Amino acid sequence: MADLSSFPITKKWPAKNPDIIQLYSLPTPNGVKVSIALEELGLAYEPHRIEFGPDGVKSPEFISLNPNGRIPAIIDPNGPGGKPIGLFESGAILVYLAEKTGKLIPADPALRYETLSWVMFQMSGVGPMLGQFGHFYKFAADKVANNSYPTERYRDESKRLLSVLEDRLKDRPWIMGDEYTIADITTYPWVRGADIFYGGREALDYASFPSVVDWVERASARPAAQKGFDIPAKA
Ligand SMILES: N[C@@H](CCC(=O)N[C@@H](CS)C(=O)NCC(=O)O)C(=O)O
Repeated sequence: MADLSSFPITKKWPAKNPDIIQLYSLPTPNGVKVSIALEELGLAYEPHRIEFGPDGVKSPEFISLNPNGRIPAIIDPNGPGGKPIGLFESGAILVYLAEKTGKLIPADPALRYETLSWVMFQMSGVGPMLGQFGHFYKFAADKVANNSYPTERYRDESKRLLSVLEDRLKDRPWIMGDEYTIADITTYPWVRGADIFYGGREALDYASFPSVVDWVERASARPAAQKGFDIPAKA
């Protein structure tokens, strides 16, 4: 049995089965990227639900795994060299899982780097911009009632990013063509989330991005997505 005692997070959220991947997450757009990938890959894993706030993501035990205090994070008891490894940042976790299994990323080196470009495009653009849009549009709307600048700035940049995706997807089913990859898995939960969590469908003018909307539907219909969207479930 793997020994995960060097990871303080396992004191607060003990592993029932330390031999399988431990997932520390919540079903948010960043969190579901990892549960969807784990489901797609058919890897065994144990989900732990980590709430926002001082008893969850900001607790010393969680911070010991992710100094940035944000879900998702994982421990793989069978990391490089057969040793346990802890990881945070959804993009890094997806690259790790794809490389560990040789799936969800093209084998061809040039296509692999192209996939990573799109993963970075999401990590630095789509997620942060749609997230800030959602903050001002929904959660802090009262704070910017007299100043539309923040909402408009992030709305317009989000729409610009959606137009980049629309262009990419207008003649291919997935970001990398016929192959469903971590570039899709990292990106579509954010486009879906801006609609279902923020109610931003009209404000972001999804009707202008039909290929993106079709792609989100196609990806969301996959059995792994249907499962991953609700993991970790509420106790
Ligand atoms: N770049 C990070 C972002 C992670 C992130 O923002 N997670 C949010 C949930 S979607 C979180 O844990 N927020 C808790 C907080 O801000 O206190 C990643 O992709 O893993």
